[in-house]
Amino acid sequence: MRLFASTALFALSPLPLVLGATYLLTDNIVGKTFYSNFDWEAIPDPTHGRVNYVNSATSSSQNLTFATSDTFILRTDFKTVLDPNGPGRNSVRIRSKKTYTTHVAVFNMRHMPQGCGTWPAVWETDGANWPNGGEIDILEGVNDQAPDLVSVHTSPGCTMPSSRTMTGTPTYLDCQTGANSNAGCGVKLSTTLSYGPAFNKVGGGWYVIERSPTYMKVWFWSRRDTSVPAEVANGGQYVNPDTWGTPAAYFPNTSCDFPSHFDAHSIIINLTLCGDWAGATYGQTSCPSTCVGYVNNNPSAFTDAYFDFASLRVYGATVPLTKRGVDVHGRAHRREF
Ligand SMILES: *[C@@H]1O[C@H](CO)[C@@H](O)[C@H](O)[C@H]1NC(C)=O
Ligand SMILES: *[C@@H]1O[C@H](CO)[C@@H](O)[C@H](O)[C@H]1NC(C)=O
Ligand SMILES: CC(=O)N[C@H]1CO[C@H](CO)[C@@H](O)[C@@H]1O
Repeated sequence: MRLFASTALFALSPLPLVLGATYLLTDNIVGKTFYSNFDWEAIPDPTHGRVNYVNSATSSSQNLTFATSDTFILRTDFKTVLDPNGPGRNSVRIRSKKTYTTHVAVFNMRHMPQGCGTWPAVWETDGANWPNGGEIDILEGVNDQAPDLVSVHTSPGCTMPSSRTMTGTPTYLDCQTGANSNAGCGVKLSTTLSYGPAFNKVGGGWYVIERSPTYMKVWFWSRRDTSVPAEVANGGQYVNPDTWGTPAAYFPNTSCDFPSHFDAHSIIINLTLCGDWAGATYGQTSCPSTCVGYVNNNPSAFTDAYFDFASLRVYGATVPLTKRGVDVHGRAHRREF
């Protein structure tokens, strides 16, 4: 119903004067509408985590996903001691039904999964054409280790400049999955509030991605950051990232042809345990035991391994526009395309 409401509002309201890269709200995903906007993927974890991804019916009945009118929770099981020879801990991976190219997505999160062994991710990809269709990791990390790492992965022939206008710090510059053990061309955010227990302690914050035909940008504002734009904090009908200042991470197309490295992407939210990254680096943390042993034997350690989404708002991509930036109703409202 919310989608119809916003479409009607768009058709009836006088258009504000919006210049620059202004995007229009197309998907207002709040509370229970996560169920109709995402598919549950009960697949084997491609990253070899100690999880068992369950379907929508199971995740609801086991309360691994839970929604009210303004909340969507996604978590791993925190009640079961696992048989070491049996399946992993029940968890959830969801993929948006829609795919997006040029768009802005605003993730308003109150909490992210925390705990030894956790590996949460909010990202975008075309899984069927991986890695050639590209992957953009917006929020990702392991074992409670801040800050967030934003990273881009794709096929060979895509690199990022070392000097860029962003507040984060580049890790690698080559985005191809074949380089640097598939670490991607990453950017570490400048604040530890961007990840794990520190993020959760202040009530989370906002992650935003803008993908345009010529660049990708990610912003992060912590819950108490007074510089968060009102249109981000309040979930406005329009957003104009050009007014938001320097992004946390910036990926320009300077030496990367975007159309041949990035397809239309779904949004994916997943929560795995151990596996290729969290498991491989577990020994370098102060976490107890082995990663898999800890996951098997300590269900209560995963009480806080959950996402709490206040909303996910997607802007722009699916509005039909002509090349002159005029929509189907004849109103000029953005310069993209
Ligand atoms: C399900 O999870 C929600 C959110 O964590 C919680 O408020 C609720 O009490 C849980 N319900 C049951 C039956 O455990
Ligand atoms: C980057 O985008 C611009 C504008 O579309 C285009 O002219 C340029 O060729 C692109 N650069 C690369 C390396 O693809
Ligand atoms: C099982 C699963 O979906 N794992 C994915 C979780 O998210 C990261 C993105 O950062 C992927 O690389 C994993 O494949």
